[in-house]
Amino acid sequence: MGIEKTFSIIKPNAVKKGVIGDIVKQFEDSGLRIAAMKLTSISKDKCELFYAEHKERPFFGELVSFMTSGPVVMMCLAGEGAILKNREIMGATDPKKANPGTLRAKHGDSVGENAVHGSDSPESAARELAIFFDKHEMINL
Ligand code: 3AN
Repeated sequence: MGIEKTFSIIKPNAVKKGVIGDIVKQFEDSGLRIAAMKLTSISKDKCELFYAEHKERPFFGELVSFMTSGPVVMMCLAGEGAILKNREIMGATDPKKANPGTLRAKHGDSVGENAVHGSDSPESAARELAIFFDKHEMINL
């Protein structure tokens, strides 16, 4: 698998709850390294671009309005098999179905407000990182 980079967002509900530290600790404890990190808010335009594949879904408006409702933490996570590892640490999309101990089980409130985002493939990771980070902002680990 090799060293990969993946894109992670700590969503507005998790930032509001004050669990940034807990989430980052869980990533670091698993061996993932932080190659870039920023606390910021997402503009509506960038959010619509980011979630373009969901444009036709009934929850698209709700999703964009939630993701732009408050600050988020964006990260580039790096490590051996980082994409899959991040998805395992996050748990299933629906927090009620997520394995105990996963980030979504612990901090998710609903399918929409599920605390964290993580890229689902190498193609998505490259696309998503390019939307939110300049190359020089990501350190090489
Ligand atoms: P994942 O984030 O686990 O890859 P996707 O790609 O199916 O899940 O969905 C992207 C995002 O859209 C989810 N993180 C979630 O916030 C939102 N979402 C997915 N399904 C629903 C739904 N039925 N109702 C509201 N929001 C949803």
